[in-house]
Amino acid sequence: MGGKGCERREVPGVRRYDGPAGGWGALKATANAVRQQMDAFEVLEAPIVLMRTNQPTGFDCPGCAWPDKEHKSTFQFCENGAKAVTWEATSKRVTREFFARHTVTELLRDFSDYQLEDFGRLTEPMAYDAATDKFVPIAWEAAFQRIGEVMRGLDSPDRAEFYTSGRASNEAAYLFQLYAREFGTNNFPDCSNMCHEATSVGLPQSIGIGKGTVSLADFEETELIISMGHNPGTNHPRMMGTLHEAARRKVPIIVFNPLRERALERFADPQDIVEMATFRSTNIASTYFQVKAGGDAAALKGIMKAVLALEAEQGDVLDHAFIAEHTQGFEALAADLAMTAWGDIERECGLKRADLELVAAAYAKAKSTIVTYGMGLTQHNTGTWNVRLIADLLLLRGNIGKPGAGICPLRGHSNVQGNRTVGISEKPSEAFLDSLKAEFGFEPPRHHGNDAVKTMQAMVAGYAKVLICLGGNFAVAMPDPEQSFPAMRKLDLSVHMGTKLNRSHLLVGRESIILPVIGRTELDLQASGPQSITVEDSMSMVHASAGRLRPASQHLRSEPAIVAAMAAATLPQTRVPWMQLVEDYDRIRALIERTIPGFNDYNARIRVPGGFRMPLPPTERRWPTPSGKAIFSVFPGLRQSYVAWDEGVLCLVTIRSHDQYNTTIYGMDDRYRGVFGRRDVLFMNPVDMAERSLEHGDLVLIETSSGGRAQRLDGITVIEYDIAPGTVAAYYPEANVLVPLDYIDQESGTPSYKSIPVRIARSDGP
Ligand SMILES: Nc1nc2c(c(=O)[nH]1)N[C@H]1C(S)=C(S)[C@@H](COP(=O)(O)OP(=O)(O)OC[C@H]3O[C@@H](n4cnc5c(=O)[nH]c(N)nc54)[C@H](O)[C@@H]3O)O[C@H]1N2
Ligand SMILES: Nc1nc2c(c(=O)[nH]1)N[C@H]1C(S)=C(S)[C@@H](COP(=O)(O)OP(=O)(O)OC[C@H]3O[C@@H](n4cnc5c(=O)[nH]c(N)nc54)[C@H](O)[C@@H]3O)O[C@H]1N2
Ligand SMILES: [Mo]
Repeated sequence: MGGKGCERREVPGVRRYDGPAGGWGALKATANAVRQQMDAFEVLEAPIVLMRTNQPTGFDCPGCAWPDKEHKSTFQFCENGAKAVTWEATSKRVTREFFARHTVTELLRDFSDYQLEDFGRLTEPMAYDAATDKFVPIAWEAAFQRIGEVMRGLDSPDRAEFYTSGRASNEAAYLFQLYAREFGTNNFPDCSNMCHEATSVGLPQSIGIGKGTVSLADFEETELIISMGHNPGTNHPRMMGTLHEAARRKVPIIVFNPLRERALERFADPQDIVEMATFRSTNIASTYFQVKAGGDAAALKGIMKAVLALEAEQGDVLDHAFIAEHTQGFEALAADLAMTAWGDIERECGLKRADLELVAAAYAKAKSTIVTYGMGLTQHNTGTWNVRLIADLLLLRGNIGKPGAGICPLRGHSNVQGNRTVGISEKPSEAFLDSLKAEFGFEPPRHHGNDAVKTMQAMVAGYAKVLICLGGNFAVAMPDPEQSFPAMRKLDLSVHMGTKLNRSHLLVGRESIILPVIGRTELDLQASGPQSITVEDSMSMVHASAGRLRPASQHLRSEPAIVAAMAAATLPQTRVPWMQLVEDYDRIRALIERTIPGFNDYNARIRVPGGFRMPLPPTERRWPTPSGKAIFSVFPGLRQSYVAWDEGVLCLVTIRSHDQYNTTIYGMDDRYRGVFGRRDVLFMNPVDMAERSLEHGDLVLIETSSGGRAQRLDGITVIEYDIAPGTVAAYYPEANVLVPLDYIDQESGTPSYKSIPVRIARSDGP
């Protein structure tokens, strides 16, 4: 940390964290998570439950979408995976008595998001009763009938919105899209719209498919890893094992991140007996560049400009044969880079030309390179461009479709990629709609539907009347609660399938229904016996997942069963044998196989441990673009923004703490960043603090400077942090009050959660 170092004043809950990431601290945190969520008997059982995570016969970890190492028999230790599992397998319960004790107004007013979820698992269907302002029990069949009635009463199917959070299985998601499309709409707001939409929109333009191209085997062979805008020590902890192995093989790992993230600097692998016993750790990043938030496009252009300069000097840097045979657009890219001035590049990314030249030299030397990236690249108004620029860089040296090389988007939710594959998309292809029509005989809607932001706008405008959520916490995940919360209350009906109570459930419309579901870790018993569901990880591997725990309540139903029953109750003339499908999920998979390419022998292949890989043509250097070539894109300019970054305006990024899963807060600590027992902080560089005469521990007011309505967050404690000058960081979802709803990446519709222009001023508190 910079500034006056150890002279700085004491701030409660803020201290330096000097250890490596992982190590004994991670084991201790896991034990605590188990103790807080489980009663005495289950604490004894917990290690057995955790051992079944990601095993050939167990369940897929709901923590993240990083693949497993060939489903080996050893337990891959992961602190945050353990938190995700124990949070679901908790012994705490939300019962009808709980709801009888509290009005909805009280629940909203008196409890934080953390407390709401910490009340425990939902146990039976509940419906909102406006007369008493309470949720009261409702029978499953009555709930389905009521949902069906309201849906049938809509004057247009487009007044209904079908939200998916990426934890849903392929089977549940497929039935969900089938329900919506037979009903008549393509309105599929999806957590992916807030997450990797830039990948889904950008990569097809470059390489013909919106998915990553690497496998774990590539990491074992690669000669260079460039890591941009992701924090794996917290969000993809099993990836740390992979990075740790690469670092020990002396593979350079070059990091671009405005914050110094501890796990990217030093990591002790809990699997490594020697490191654990000797309290040693491994340095992860060979070089750490603190790029300005939103400056990655400029940095990528700088690296490419330097690569072309090296080619001019020494030759043999570009893969000419690859460029000639497999790509188009190289000349335009080269011309644009030649015109881009170094001074502009340096100013926009905050890095020196010499540094970017160093990266170019490392890149020119490595026979194979992988670029990994996360929300730090996608959640910007240049998100889609950022993704295409990464593809440009890789294509220059033929780093797609060869061993040890490729692009590696780090997906968010454990099955967000699978949801997309099985049809959760507001922009479905004609081919997919044709195959639905051929299989089921109904005419699916052809016009495109709403994504997440458009859905919220339709709710704000009062057009949308029904919102059905397959998981998630839509209102809290979205920008601008001042708009989104009241919009929830304008709905005629909201339906939430969920495991735990959250604020979106409580922002009731005229009618609201909560339907509790069986979780990943639990046994899903249907007419034909115990069922498996399937998921697709970040590397396009599809495999089965089967929980074994007794469900949190005997009244729970599975997501596929609930979706099917809602559909049957909504669509009297349906062409789909909904309830038969649910008796045996093999039947759902058979339909997926018949309507979506790549799932041949689906039921047989998921019975092989480890599953199978979806087709990825770019790995064989086949490019499903209109021209059949991979495409170099030209991003004119360096930063795309419709706000003026005037004097004094800083760029706010919203980030996840170590004790959090999206809107689910597991605890109040962020161990690796040295924050304990609180989340009301703003990370700021000492130089920016000095310019505003702020000291470590001062209270500040943060105000969005977009020219629109005033958006403010007051009473936040500013803390000195090693973060790029010009960039400040605060926690999501608290900081969502600062994000304008319409401040999006125009191409993908992704909210710019990581490029919010803000002004900071001293405050006396809210
Ligand atoms: N434990 C846990 N696991 C999770 C989640 C969770 O909340 N908790 N969430 C899941 C989901 S849905 C997702 S999408 C992923 C999210 O995983 P990440 O992509 O790692 O998510 P963020 O916390 O948003 O962190 C982004 C990182 O980008 C950096 N960053 C911010 N702005 C910029 C920028 O402009 N440029 C660059 N180069 N870097 C920048 C931040 O400093 C931070 O280190 O994780 C998944 N896994
Ligand atoms: N400011 C800011 N905002 C962001 C982001 C950011 O970085 N900054 N990140 C964005 C990203 S990347 C994402 S993915 C979204 C996340 O948006 P969502 O996916 O909507 O949010 P989650 O917090 O993951 O949802 C948590 C809820 O899911 C339910 N749940 C958990 N497990 C299950 C299950 O097995 N089945 C069902 N049916 N329900 C379940 C529980 O009821 C829980 O309360 O947020 C986005 N919002
Ligand atoms: Mo995400």
